[in-house]
Amino acid sequence: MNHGLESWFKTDSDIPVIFALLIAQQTMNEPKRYLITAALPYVNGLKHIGHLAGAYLPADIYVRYLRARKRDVVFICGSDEHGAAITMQALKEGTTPRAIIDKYHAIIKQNFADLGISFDIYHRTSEPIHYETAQEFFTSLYNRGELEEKENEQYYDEQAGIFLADRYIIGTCPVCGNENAYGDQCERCGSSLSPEQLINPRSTLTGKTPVKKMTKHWYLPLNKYEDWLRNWIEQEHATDWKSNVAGQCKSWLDNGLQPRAVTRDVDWGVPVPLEEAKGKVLYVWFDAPIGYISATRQWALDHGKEWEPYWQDKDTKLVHFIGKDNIVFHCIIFPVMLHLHGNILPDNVPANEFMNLEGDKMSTSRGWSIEMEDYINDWIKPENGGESMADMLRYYLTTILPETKDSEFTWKGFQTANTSELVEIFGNFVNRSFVLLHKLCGGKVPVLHSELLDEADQGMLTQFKISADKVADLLEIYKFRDALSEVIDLARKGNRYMQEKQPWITARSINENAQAQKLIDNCLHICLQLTANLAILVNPFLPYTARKMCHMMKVVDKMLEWENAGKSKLLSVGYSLREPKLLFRKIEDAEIAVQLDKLKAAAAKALESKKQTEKVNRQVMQEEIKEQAAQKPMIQYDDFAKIELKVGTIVTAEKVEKADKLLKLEVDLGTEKRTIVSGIALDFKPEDIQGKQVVVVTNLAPRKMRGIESNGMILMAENGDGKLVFINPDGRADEGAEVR
Ligand code: B3M
Ligand code: ZN
Repeated sequence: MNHGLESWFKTDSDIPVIFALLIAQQTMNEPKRYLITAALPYVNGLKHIGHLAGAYLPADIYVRYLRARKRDVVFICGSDEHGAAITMQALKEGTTPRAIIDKYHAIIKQNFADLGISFDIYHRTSEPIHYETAQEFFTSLYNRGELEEKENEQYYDEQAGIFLADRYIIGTCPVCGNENAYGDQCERCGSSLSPEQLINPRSTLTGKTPVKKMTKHWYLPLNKYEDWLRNWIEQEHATDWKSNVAGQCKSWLDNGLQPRAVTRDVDWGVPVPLEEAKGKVLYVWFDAPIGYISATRQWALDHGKEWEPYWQDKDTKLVHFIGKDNIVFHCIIFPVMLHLHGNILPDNVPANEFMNLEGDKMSTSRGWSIEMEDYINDWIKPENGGESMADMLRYYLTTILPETKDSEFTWKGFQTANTSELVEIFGNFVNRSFVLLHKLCGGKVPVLHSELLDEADQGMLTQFKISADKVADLLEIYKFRDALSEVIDLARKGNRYMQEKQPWITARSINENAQAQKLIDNCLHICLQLTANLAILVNPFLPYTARKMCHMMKVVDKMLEWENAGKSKLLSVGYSLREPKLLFRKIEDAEIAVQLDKLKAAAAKALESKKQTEKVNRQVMQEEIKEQAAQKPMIQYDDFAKIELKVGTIVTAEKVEKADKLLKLEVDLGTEKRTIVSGIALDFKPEDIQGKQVVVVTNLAPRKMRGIESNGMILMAENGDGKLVFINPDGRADEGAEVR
């Protein structure tokens, strides 16, 4: 049956129609309250600016806009502290999961604060209130018989003594062939997987091939809710969900849903609240989204509010901001959980695609990323522009948000956005208005002489409202890039207007022209009211800049409320304003070069440390082999004396056909020349070893290799990295000299 699913794939050309409909709907039934969540980051390491652009920055812009509209809004986030991401990191750092979560929770929380992400609460899933909330949720589904109990065989690592799920098991992705796909997801192609689907599965802990072992788990029967999900998404969200989100949901549903285990056999997580499930914990993707609820409860406790309406009242608008890899959890699995538990469902899940960096995927482990922490340390220093540098990053990231497709951060782009938009358009307009106000109007907001208003003035005044409405409409439908570009466009119009009016030229005729001062007054009056409007409109995006502007205008933050947007009488006549301060500083080529060098150095370091790890792994393996070798039995002198060892010189060397590893050598032993076939071709080129001296076992019984008879064996040393080297005698020995 076709449910009109085509309508999910709205093209950009449909937007204006949908847009108009949405706005009409929006004003007709405005929600009573908003609950805005941003994905709870795993606290297994630093988070980079790609994460910031994926979820946190757009969420913050939206929330700041809603607050400016005086809507009832709570902005929820916090640390996701369970799951294999955490335990694996603890193993890597040689510490406990607890130490890992405490360390990274503090850093990440501070990073967000420094970049102006204004959560109402930044909670943790390791808090008791979360355990209680998650366990209650499970129990309630369990008691109502909504969970299926299944016993089956699962992969088990006998050496480590644990069941392997999620990131504990890797193997080849059946979809794209990536050899290091996880048991729950392939990070290369994004496919969601189960351990059984992996080809050549192996344990991430020991590298061993796992065996199968019986275990019991509880499953969420997603398959039963396919129709329900289809109806919900299609009937209620056919037009307002982004096409990348709707598209992923559709493909999930079209492929058919399977029951999904919500428990795990590991010891780090929220214990399953059942007597018979001792030692088992809730699957991290079951407990993490419930983290949004427990955080809301904690926020309510802290503020003397009720949390229930936010999760139960149909008049709440719930919006999840996430990256594209989290879509299935927020649009399929969590909604089913919420539905079964009697909660409201998300109204929208405006997921973003990924942001790349200088032509490659962003990745902390490969050193190809810009960590929030690094940006803050490098740029947000008082002597360096301070908080305005936080806004600088927010600005550039917003202009390249991966809203519909992957986007790319480049340092050059960062510099250009700074210079040609923030400094030259926005900053320049505000600065000129203030400078001219002080120069031509005594620093006080001049009177508006309405009898002298011309078309350009009128046009500018009406533009305030037009722009404000446009920005609001775009923000309501999560089009943050376009909304910000409207704001810059308004500043651009301001510059053009000022350029057309040229009050500094008018000022030259002030003695001859009775109207000159009035014309100057009008222009600057309008420019300053425009500045006040710009502060309001830019506030959700660049909060520090908006506050700096308020300070210059000597107005309180209350002016930034959205009801003031579009008004033309925000600053009162005669009010004296402060001297201007530059809003943004230029970014120099040298600063960009430093960042590019730093990025390359970090990537090189990461590669080196990867090689180092591989080398260590190889050494460990070789030591094992050596240990085994060391266990060779003790021999007597007579045994050793049976071996005849002599010094020889390699006279010629050539490759053996159809044998990659073999070289055919002619070795001069003084009294005779011998043919010896040796397995050293991978390490040496024939032309490089002619003339080299080697120790030869001369009384080894002849052996045929690839049709060539080998008369003896040459001795070499094998290094830790598996490479062969000559054992050079200290000075040349005579051919045929005995080795004893
Ligand atoms: N921690 C995955 C991530 O950090 C996961 C999100 C949880 S949201 C409830 O991308
Ligand atoms: Zn794949």
